[in-house]
Amino acid sequence: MSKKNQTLGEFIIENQTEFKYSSGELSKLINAIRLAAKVVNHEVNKAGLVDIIGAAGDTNVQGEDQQKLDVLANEKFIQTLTKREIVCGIASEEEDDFISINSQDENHQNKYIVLIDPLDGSSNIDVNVSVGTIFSIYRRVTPVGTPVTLQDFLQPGRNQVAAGYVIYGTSTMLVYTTGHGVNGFTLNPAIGTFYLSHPNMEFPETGKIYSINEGNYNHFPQGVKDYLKYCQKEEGDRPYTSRYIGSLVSDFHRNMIKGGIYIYPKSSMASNGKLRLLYECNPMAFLAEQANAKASDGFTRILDIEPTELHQRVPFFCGSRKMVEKAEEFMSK
Ligand code: P6P
Repeated sequence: MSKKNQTLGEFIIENQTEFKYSSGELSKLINAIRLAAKVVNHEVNKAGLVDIIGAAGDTNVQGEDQQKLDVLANEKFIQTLTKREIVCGIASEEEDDFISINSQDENHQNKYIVLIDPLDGSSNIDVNVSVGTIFSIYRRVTPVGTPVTLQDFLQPGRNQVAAGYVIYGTSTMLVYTTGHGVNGFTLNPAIGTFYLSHPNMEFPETGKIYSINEGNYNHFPQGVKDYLKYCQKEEGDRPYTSRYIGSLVSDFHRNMIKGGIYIYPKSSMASNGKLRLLYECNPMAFLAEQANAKASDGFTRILDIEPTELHQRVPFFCGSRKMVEKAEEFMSK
């Protein structure tokens, strides 16, 4: 049973028996994420003060300008996870291919792989809008002690053993699940400790907020256009409110607390939408389902999609159960 104001460390120890694998391994995994989150938080919070803003001059595999903080966050999470004798492979939005860890040490027994979006929404950094880190954790499926393969990373989202995000907002929070509900921890920056501030987080079953980039309206599938008109119609508890931050973690977090739906659909400009299945949609879908909510591509449960590529994109409908079901109704017509 979670007690408010427990520290993250106390919470992990008290709940590690719930982790269906070795308790020590979960602690090491979450502690690595916790440390990296504190380091990135420090950099994000001072971004405006030092010359770390602005594109690093490079572009990532997505062809997006890499902000220097993207590069730094990516390095910090990879460094921290690599130092723990627990992870055998990492995939990141910022890395073209997956990284095999300790592959030269045939004695290593590392069983976990981590997929991360080290700094999602990074285009918001220059305008001081909240950004986030998203992580997804699996057990490897290839034999322990051998180098990881692509097969270890292309597992369906239902195989995740843990997932979560860090939101660098008005306060910094770590929100994660190991399959036993969702818990939110707020960082006290003065002492560098995360405290359990939001135990057992759940989406309201319905809501009045929809999050989508309506600038692309003309390019949306007809079902999305019809759903948006439904949201805007004066009828019953509608019209709903449109809230779109341009940062998935922030929109998701607000919708989980207040109720709402986030949609990034396919369009005539992006045949599979923009969000990446492995390190954005799957972890957020695992959190959503653990928080009494739903996530699909408009038709199929996100967690049941069989991945084919490391950086593949899928359309994403995620949030309060009844809102996602209504949107799916319009998509099916
Ligand atoms: P657009 C950020 O790049 C991101 O991946 C999500 O965090 C965000 O919701 C979305 O893309 C914003 O994309 O095309 O609306 O600017």
